[in-house]
Amino acid sequence: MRRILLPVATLAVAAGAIGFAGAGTANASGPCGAGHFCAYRANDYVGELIDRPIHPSDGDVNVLDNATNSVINHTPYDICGVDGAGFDQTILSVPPAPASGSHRTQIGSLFNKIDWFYARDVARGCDT
Ligand SMILES: [Ca+2]
Repeated sequence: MRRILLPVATLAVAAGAIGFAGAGTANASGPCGAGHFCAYRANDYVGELIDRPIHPSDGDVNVLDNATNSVINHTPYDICGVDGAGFDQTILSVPPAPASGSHRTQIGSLFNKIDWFYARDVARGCDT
C-alpha cells in the first residue's frame, strides 16, 4: 500500500504546481462552457474530449483512454481523474473554479493515463 500511495501524493503536488503556474495566463478561462467540465487531448485546451456538466450522481464519465492532457473545471465539484490500468487509481484531483488548479493547461506525461472522470462534493473530495 505504501508503494502505491507515495507516488499518488507526489503526482498531486506536481499537478498543483502546474495548475497554479497556468492560472495567470491570458488563456486562463479557456473555452470550456459555463458550469461544465472539459478535458482536452492536447495541452492548452486543444482537441476537446468532453465538454459537459458532471454531477456526483453521474458516476464514471468516460473519455478516450490515455489521452487527456489539459482540463478545465467550471463545475462546483471536485473532478477526479482515474487510471483504470490494472486497478482503478485516482491520479488527478481538479478543484472547482476559481480555486487555483481548476484550469490545467498541461497535465503532462505522468497524467495522460486517465480513462474516466467522476465528480465529488468538495467536502468529500476525490478518492486517494
Ligand atoms: Ca489508463
